[in-house]
Amino acid sequence: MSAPIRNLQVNGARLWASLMELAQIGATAKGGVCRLAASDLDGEARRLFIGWCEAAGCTVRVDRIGNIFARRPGRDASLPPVMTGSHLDTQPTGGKFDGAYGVMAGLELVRTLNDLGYETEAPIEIVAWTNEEGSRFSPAMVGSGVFAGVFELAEGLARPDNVTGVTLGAELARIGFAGPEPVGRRPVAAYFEAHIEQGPILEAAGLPIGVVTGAQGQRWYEVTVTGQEAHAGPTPMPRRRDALVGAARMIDAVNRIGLAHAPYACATVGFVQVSPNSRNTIPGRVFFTVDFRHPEDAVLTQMDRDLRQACGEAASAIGLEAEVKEFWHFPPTPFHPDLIAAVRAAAAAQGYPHQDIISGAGHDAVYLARVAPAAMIFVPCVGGISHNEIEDAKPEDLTAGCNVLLNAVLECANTAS
Ligand code: HGY
Ligand code: MN
Ligand code: MN
Repeated sequence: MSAPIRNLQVNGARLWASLMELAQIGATAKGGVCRLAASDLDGEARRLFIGWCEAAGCTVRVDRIGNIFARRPGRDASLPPVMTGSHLDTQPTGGKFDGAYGVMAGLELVRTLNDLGYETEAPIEIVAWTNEEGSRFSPAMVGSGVFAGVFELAEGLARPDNVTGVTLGAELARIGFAGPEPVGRRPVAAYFEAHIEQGPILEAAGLPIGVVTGAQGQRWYEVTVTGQEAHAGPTPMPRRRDALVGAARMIDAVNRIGLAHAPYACATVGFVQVSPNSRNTIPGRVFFTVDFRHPEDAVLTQMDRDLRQACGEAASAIGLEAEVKEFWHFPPTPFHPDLIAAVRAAAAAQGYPHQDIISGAGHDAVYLARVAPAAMIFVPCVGGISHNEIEDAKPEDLTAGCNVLLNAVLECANTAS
């Protein structure tokens, strides 16, 4: 990849304006965004994005899992595209930038090339992946996972809403995004994703750019604790098989397992269902999720052992059953050295201070890395807070990240082979 960096600059004000307009779709009272995957609001955001892409001269295709590809032609249509994008779906109490920034940065990149009348050798595709968050439909990164062959299409479409049970496929059809195109299995020259860091490292270091070298591994579990429902009044304490007491001890153990593998381990219980959830009935059943993360797979394996032992001990202590089911696992994922170098060179050429960083969050780039060279560009977010309605980022950092994205993409789009 010898082509010189061109130091082209995007229109930061236009990028910010697009982000703020998009953030109106699903806007919450606290300044965040709730735009769950395959909801009506997701559909509205998708249509806004498609309209903008078509106005920028792109041809838009939607595949059978709802992934959106907006293609800007290059001189040589036979070359595989250089892709850049992220996701439009959010957490229930999400922010304006998680996912949206990467999709809008891709759009701004195309708008800037149009302003300059700049023609690349290879085509460029802006991508909005379906259901990256994995909040409404688990697991996460389903659209990019099907594209990369990690999940079968039927498996992805069958994912149930975690409350109503309606499937992702039915909801995509309902909002008009069960597309005609086959999913994946086509060549991709390179994939870049711009994203807020969602953690405190870049802000604490005072750096506008993170050169993401890879993402840590994840293991997700579903734990079902079964005891016995009984009356909260006449049932003596020693005779109880209280599933919620058992689950509470297991949840505390999850936190202790994360702390025991400091400084890099992360351990979270984010979803709990208690049955029958009645204040004067002893809970007979508790379902909860576990999210483990670590940069080393061997440590994730040890955390798995720790979890199973802790749940077994907590259950047997009060006569409960505990089922610990691993729901999802992806190993630590390194990004492509050539693309990492392109990101680093673009940041350096534009005079942006930067550092290498490993992603604590999962991203669609993790699955794209299985089928194409992939890399990411991080920018700081205020206070390192994300998956929270107060999520915020500075316009100048978002612009810097988009400038680096533009020049890294050009590095590949003009030397794609
Ligand atoms: O869970 C994650 O890391 C991402 O936000 N889906
Ligand atoms: Mn994201
Ligand atoms: Mn997210």
